[in-house]
Amino acid sequence: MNDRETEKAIMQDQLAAVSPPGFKSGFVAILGKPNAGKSTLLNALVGERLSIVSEKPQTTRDRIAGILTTEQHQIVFLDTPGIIVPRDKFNEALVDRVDEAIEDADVLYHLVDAMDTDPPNERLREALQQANVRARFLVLNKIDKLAPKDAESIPPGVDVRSYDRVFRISALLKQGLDELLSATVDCLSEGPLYYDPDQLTDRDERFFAAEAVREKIFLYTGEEIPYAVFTKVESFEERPDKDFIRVVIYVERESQKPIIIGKGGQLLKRIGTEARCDIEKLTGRPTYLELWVKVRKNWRKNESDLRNFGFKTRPKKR
Ligand SMILES: Nc1nc2c(ncn2[C@@H]2O[C@H](COP(=O)(O)OP(=O)(O)OP(=O)(O)O)[C@@H](O)[C@H]2O)c(=O)[nH]1
Ligand SMILES: [Mg+2]
Repeated sequence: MNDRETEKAIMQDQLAAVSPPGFKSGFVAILGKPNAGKSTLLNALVGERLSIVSEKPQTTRDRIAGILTTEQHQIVFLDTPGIIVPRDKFNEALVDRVDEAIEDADVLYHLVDAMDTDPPNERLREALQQANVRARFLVLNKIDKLAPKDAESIPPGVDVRSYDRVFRISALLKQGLDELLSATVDCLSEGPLYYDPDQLTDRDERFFAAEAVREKIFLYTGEEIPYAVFTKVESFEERPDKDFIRVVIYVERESQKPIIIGKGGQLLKRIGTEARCDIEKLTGRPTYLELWVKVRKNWRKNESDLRNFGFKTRPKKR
């Protein structure tokens, strides 16, 4: 058993006692190309803004669980980074996170933008085929954008025979989700509560604080900046009057620093104010948020930086 399996087994033992007979549970991994709407779907299914959404591809970098618990079942949805062909160590680490989610999953959703005219990449096709799961669903998203004549169309290169079911949804408008959910529950077997019924995610406040800052950077900067940024919580202290949180924004090059800071510090101030509001909403406590911008040269290419930032890197090929 690896660490994650052991952790899962311990949790199951503790929570099995409280789940009623006939209770169903399981894991659903949401896979797809960048920008397909995976994080929007996770948030819609759980009813909370857990995972950052942006119009830019490659927004999600982590495997984030959103937990939906009712009297009859608990479904743990796993949002994943969009699958692309990994060209560097950073992208390899992202793809590894997708592989981990697939390993845990009972059901896979392959989310495809219904307007996408490029076929799914080979890496994604392989991952879907090789997965050892109970069901694979093709979930065509963004149907709100389709012309009525295309309502029944299948995007090019997508073979419906590879899937157990096909669904058409709009994650943004929350259309078609009930049918998707009920089909998912049908595929689950009896199982324990994996998480406390009140818990909505597996991530802690530190994670969401770092993500709140990263989200604002995705919103207010362009070109390579959002991708060159890593946000790290260096200090998180719950104090009686106000929480104190220090987040460091790492960039890859000296020239990127002034872009994040903005003229007279304006942009950094805006990022800080908006992120603080989001953090306060989440924690329900007044917060002082301090931001620092530092350079960590080419961190996405550097194995030890990636490890330090929590990205597992694969062993080097011999
Ligand atoms: N019109 C429409 N837009 C959607 C829908 N679902 C998601 N979007 C938009 O698509 C964009 C990408 O959404 P995300 O949820 O960030 O996509 P993702 O698959 O998580 O992307 P990565 O994390 O980059 O892999 C955002 O601008 C969303 O608002 C939908 O059903 N309809
Ligand atoms: Mg995402």
